[in-house]
Amino acid sequence: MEYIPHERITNYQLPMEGCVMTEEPKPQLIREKLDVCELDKARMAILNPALIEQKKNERTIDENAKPVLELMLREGIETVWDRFEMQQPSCKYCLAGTSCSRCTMGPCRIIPPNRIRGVCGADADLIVSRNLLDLIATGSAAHSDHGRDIAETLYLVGTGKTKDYTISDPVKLKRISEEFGIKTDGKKPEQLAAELGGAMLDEYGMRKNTLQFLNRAPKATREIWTKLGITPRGIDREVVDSMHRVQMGVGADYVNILLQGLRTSLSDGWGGSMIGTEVSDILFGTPTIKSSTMNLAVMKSDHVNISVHGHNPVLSEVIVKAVADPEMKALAQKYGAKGINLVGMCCTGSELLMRKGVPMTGNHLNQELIIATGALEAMVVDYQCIFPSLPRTASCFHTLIISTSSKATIPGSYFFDFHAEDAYLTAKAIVRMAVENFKNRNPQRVLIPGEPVPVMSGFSNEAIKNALGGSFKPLIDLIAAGKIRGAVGIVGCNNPHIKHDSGHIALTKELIKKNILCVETGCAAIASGKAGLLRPEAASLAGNDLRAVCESLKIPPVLHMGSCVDNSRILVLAAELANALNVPIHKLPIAGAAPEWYSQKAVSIGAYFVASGVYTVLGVMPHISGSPPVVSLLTEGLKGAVNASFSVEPDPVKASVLISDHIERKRTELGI
Ligand code: BF8
Repeated sequence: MEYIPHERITNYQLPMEGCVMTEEPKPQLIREKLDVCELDKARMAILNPALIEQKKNERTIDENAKPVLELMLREGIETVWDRFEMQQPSCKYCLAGTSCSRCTMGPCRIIPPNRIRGVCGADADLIVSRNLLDLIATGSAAHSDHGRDIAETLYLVGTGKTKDYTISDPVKLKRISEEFGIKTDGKKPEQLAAELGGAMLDEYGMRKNTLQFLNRAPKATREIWTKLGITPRGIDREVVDSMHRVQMGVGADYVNILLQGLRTSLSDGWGGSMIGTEVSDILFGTPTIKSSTMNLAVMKSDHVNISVHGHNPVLSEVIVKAVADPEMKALAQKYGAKGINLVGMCCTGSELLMRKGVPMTGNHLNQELIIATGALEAMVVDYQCIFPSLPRTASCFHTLIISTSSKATIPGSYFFDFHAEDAYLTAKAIVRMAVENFKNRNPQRVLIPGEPVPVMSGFSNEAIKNALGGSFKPLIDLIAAGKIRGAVGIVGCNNPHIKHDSGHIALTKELIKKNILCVETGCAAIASGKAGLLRPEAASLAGNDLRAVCESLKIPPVLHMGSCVDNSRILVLAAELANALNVPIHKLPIAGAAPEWYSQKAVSIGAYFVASGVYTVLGVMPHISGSPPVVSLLTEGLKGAVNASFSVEPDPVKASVLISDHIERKRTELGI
């Protein structure tokens, strides 16, 4: 049976399903062009200069962001921080996780001592655990559906349905095909791509009742999962199972519900996210160590600036090709620009930085600020972590918001129905639209503060091994000798509950001072990049032993391992270290941390770290405090099940002590 990858969105009168375009497509304006700037400004611009100064310094530690934030405060252009303030005070029942609006018998809140059950009879434990499972399933679905889009592209490349992508790493294609039990002898890369793409798409169903990449975990770790009954049976299967359990009248036992949360998260980390990472490497190249630059100052005042924002490299990789098209370059010059400057933001930015060295503007809370530089012709987005308010911000400037995923059309944006089959034509149309918008820029409004910071990126596991001479053995020896006390994966987002980037940077600095190597992904890594911690020179901030290791290898003490789906690289690193030592993952001197997390995806990441045996410290309290049994299970009880647990510690210095104590305990248990 032929695999039909997707249906084209029909309600925007774009090309028919399955039809491949021959001409550049035209965008469709979603709803209507927003022109809300004056309205917003009238509402917001009431601050006196002293208050502006205070707010700017309270909101971020990103020095390049501060002047832009100041401009937005001065002009009354709304940002995430303003909306956050307007949402205060938060509902205390929502904060505690004890409100439920899942069905129309409610909504319900648990208000002791009398209102201790919702209309259906659910108590605080059930309501809190159901809410948490919902978060995990949502995050897992987001990562895994992203992985599916990448696997689908591999399949389309293999079956010849798209000519706009190639196989960039045939060696990895062969290696992973063999891992999936596919015979590779004498087969061309295209045939392997079709077979592997098909096999990976099958991982989403439930035909095998297990996932191939789980076999990468140490046997002893897998046995823990089997014993607990949390081995994932299929990627989609676990998300659907979770959604079933949160339906009223199904899940009634908070322990059962939380165990399903762990299983669903494992289907993300060792399933959908790992597929996303590995296939992206096959298609676009396995990252190697490279240099680039970071922060808002990577924008160029004399160039057309285009930012890609979101997560899926299937879009951003082809935009890279389109901006290099001589026709597009000539067009930019025709409009008076020196060239086209492509910059990245958030995770799709990390994908491009890791593989192509494309400069990065910033992380989650920078996304509105980049528009306010006045120098951005287009913000091209796919999905996840994209503020729906971006067209409002853009209406105060000339920036075009260009959406590209039928799952994530945004009112006020210009929408292109992007698909792998005709990716390049669409990418060219997008770049053309951005270039033609250069003439609308007001040079008086351009504000690009400061200088870009150099960064070193591209630390895939393959690149780390290469730097170590071909295997992880030197790293294991350094850990055994105590030169590196252990490793911590610092991951996750920005969250307006915490001063922008401050949690990431304070924790990272404390840990490297204690000779603990930091491996980072997502917005945490970008925070470190902007703060200068992804430079080899940052070794001077590390403890003496780690400093000496970094100086001899000419690497930073903080390694950028990629986007959020690339947390799967951290799982693989942990698995390889554990397999080399013949121990389960939970015995390693490692930990995880998410100092500024906000997203459902981050909940899933935290859950699969812990389920895999990695102690994880959160800087933001999840909405679970209304159920002491749930809190106790996650922070203590899980130790008896998966030999790892969560802690919540907003103070980065105290968090570093928790982590360092944990690492030293693990070292003692290992006898090193
Ligand atoms: O997946 S770290 S704010 S950009 S969710 Fe989002 Fe969080 Fe950033 Fe990427 Ni991850």
